[in-house]
Amino acid sequence: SERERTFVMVKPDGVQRGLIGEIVSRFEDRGLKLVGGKFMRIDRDLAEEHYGEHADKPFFEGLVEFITSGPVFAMVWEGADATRQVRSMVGETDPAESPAGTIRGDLGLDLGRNVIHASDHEDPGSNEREIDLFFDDEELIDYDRVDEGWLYE
Ligand code: YYY
Ligand code: MG
Repeated sequence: SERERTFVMVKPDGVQRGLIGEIVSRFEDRGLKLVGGKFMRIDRDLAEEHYGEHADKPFFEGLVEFITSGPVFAMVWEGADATRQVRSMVGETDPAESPAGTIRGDLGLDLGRNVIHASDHEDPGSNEREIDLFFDDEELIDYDRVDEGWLYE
C-alpha cells in the first residue's frame, strides 16, 4: 500500500501525564518514520480551524477550551497506509470503547480526555489538511531510516 504522511498530536492531558515518550515509542516501534515534531501551544483560532468539522456540536466549546488549556506535541509520521494504521493503534474516539492494546484503550478512560489526536482515514485528505495547518514545508524532514530495508519487502 501507498506510503503517506499523517498528523498526530499528544493532547494537553497526555503531555501533563508524561505520556509523550510512551506514545512516540509506539509509532517508532511500529516502523513509522517521524518526519516532523513540534512542542507548542494551540491558540483559539487554530483550535477552531482544526476542529471546524465539529463547530456545531454540543461538545465543541469544551473541546476548544481543553485543547488550548496546555501545551501539545504535534507530529507527522510517515509509512505505508499511515493514516489508517495510526488510527488502528489509537483506538476508538471513546477510550472506554477502545480495546486494550490501543493507545486510548491503554492510557485513557474518559471521552473528553482521550490523550491523542490522529487524522481520520474515513475523511480522505484530512491528513494533508492537518499537516498543512500545523507545519510549514521546511519543518518536515526527508530522510531514510536505517531499518527501512527490513521494514518493507
Ligand atoms: O477523531 P476522533 O478524535 O477520534 O473523534 P472526533 O469525532 O473527530 O471528535 C474530536 C474530539 O472531540 C474527540 O477526540 C473527543 C471530543 N469529543 C467529545 O468530547 N465528545 C463527543 N461526543 C465526541 C467527541
Ligand atoms: Mg476526528
